[in-house]
Amino acid sequence: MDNQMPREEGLDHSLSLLKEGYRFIVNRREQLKSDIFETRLLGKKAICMVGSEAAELFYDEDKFQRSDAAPNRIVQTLFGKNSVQTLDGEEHRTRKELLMSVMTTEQINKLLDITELQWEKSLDKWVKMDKIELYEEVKELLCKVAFKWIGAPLHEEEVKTMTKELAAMFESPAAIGPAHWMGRTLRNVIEKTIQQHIQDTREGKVSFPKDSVMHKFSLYKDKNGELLDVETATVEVINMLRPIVAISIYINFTVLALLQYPDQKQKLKMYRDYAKMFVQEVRRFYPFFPFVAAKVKKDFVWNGYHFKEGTLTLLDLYGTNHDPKIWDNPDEFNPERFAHWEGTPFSFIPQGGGDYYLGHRCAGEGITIKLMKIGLDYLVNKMEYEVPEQDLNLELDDIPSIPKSKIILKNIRRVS
Ligand code: HEM
Ligand code: MYR
Repeated sequence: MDNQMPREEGLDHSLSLLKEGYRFIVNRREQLKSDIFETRLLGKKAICMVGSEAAELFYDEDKFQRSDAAPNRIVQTLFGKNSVQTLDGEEHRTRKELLMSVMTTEQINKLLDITELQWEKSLDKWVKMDKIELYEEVKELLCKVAFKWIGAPLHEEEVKTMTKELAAMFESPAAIGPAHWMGRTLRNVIEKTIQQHIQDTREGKVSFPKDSVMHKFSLYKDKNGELLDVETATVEVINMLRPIVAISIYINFTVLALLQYPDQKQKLKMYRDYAKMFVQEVRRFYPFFPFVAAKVKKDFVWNGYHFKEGTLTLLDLYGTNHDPKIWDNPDEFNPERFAHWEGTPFSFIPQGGGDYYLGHRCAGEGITIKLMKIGLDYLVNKMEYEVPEQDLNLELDDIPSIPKSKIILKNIRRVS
């Protein structure tokens, strides 16, 4: 016989989700004393789950589907229509193959060179400035990196606008009111720009390097010899641009960790392997991508609980990265926990779980780690700075969460 899943009473909790942010699932997990519970979202029954067992279930493609799952506000801002995030089965696999085809050693090395060069250029600029707002500066830095890497042109006078358009897509999905609507509008604007580049490539008016994202995505043909429709190709090009800019949030957390845990700097300077562990701990500890969404594909029973076809299901990424069943003292910042870490693809999931090629796990997890390491190296070894009095508070109810002051640094100097 089926058991009744622990349940939150009430008509609808969508607004509470937007208001409680990263704590929405954790709060109810504590109240209901269960890693899985039922609530109501978007006017319907929904399931929330947390932990590595739940993650393994969530990534079982026979049980969950992505099509028709993501709330419209996420599709209109973060994902884009018909994006890889919303596909299943064969269609997902072929699209993902295209996206992963640019993650070659050669292309990744190109990205790392571009990133180093851009940090150098930005640092040259920062040493001449009184103070900087790090979040804004790093978004621009990474926007230049992203365009250079995909091969598309970006003139100096376009940098600010383009940064704003790309950042709006990850800053606005959970915003309420005008900030959210601005995100939707700015997605439409940048889609027009990228569409034009793709059309120009197809008509032979411009050409991009053969292995670049722009060239590959513009001219990719499926097994029937058909080009992707231009809107879809655009959405996937943006799927490479936007998240590179989003790494700025992790760079902000990197500085925050260096400030909140001052003993870390010495360890980073002393041990070569410490940087990798530090970056992993930043990705585990701080809140970024809150949860992923899917729909129950067909009725099934798991641990005595009935999952009904079509039910929206959220997997809590932040909660899983803080699950006391997986992590000792989860609320302690301790990179050394990764020294002998033997996790599974479902226990450490800041960028999703499962498999990169077969499943929906983040296509850019490898490059995120590498770009964070470059940023960390600059912040620890290649520059010095002062940190004026400011409000570094991080609110768990804001998605995404950015330190209040956006991190102001003063009197930046180069370490030679
Ligand atoms: C998917 C997080 C950076 C490209 C995802 C998912 C998460 C995530 C949680 C969804 C996993 C799922 O649906 O199960 C992040 C975070 C990043 C980041 C926190 C830090 C900035 C990147 C980068 C790229 C990228 C740098 C590429 C340049 C993608 C793509 C998908 C994805 C294409 C869709 C994969 C699929 O549906 O098969 N990411 N990501 N991400 N990410 Fe990232
Ligand atoms: C990316 O740009 O793909 C990487 C980082 C995005 C972080 C976005 C944070 C807000 C997402 C709300 C997610 C709800 C998912 C159903």
